[in-house]
Amino acid sequence: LIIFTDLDATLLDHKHYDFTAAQHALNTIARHQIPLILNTSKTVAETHEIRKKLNIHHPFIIENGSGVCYPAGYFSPEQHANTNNDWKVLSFGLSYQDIQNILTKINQIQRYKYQNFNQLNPEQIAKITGLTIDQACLAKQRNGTEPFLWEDTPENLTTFIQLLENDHLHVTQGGRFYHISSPCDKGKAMLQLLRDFQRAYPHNDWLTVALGDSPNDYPMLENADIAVVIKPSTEKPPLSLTNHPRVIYTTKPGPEGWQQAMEQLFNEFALD
Ligand code: 2M8
Ligand code: MG
Ligand code: MG
Repeated sequence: LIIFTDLDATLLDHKHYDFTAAQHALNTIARHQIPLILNTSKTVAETHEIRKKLNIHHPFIIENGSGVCYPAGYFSPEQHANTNNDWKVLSFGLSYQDIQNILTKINQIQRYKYQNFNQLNPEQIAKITGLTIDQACLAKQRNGTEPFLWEDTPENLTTFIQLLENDHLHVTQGGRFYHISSPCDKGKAMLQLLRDFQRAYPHNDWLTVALGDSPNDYPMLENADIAVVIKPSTEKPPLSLTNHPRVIYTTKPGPEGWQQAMEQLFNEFALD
């Protein structure tokens, strides 16, 4: 078993970013040494802080699949032995600066109304998201995705997305924001990391479980053996995976739903 999980409104609650309701399931996962892979829209800096609180040491996926972070020596002792860092980030696609340059170019042609993270200061981000100012500073340290809030018409959003796609960028939707990136996603990054596990431990049966709540989680859920759709924390309808062989829809949101789905799976796999 290997578990890939979204953070916001999935393992962490939508308002307070708290995971205590899932603590029992987290303990069981740790006891059975099941790799728990965070697969999030958050930055390296943010995810690193959450990882410390969760007390887990596995590789993790950041910014909607635009990067994978490998702790030094995780798959082999000599891995990254030549670096002084505790982990190495493997990035896919364009850099944050490249994305800003494309946005600047589009703005010169047509000025749409939206607010992106680069324009927002930490105080404003904290107000919109409920993060603390310190956490908002970590959220601004971005590698390859730009979140934005759309304040223009739906028609103009379609045109804006088309303009970004003409420049080989891709737009997906998280809990509160749209996210611009290269055509990376949580599913491709999950499969990349899964191959690393299969190569390192070829005799294990790597059945994948993925948990998420928002459209940016679709590629990860679609590519997992077992998909867990967490009930939305807002008025939105739950994600719908019509052609997936195995989906669990939770009836509780956030970490309560996470705990609920895990209890069901622990029973099924006779894990106590
Ligand atoms: C952004 O991501 C969430 C993910 O669902 C969203 O779109 O609402 C990210 O930019 C992340 O860095 C940040 O921590 C989060 C805060 O709510 O928002
Ligand atoms: Mg989420
Ligand atoms: Mg997310």
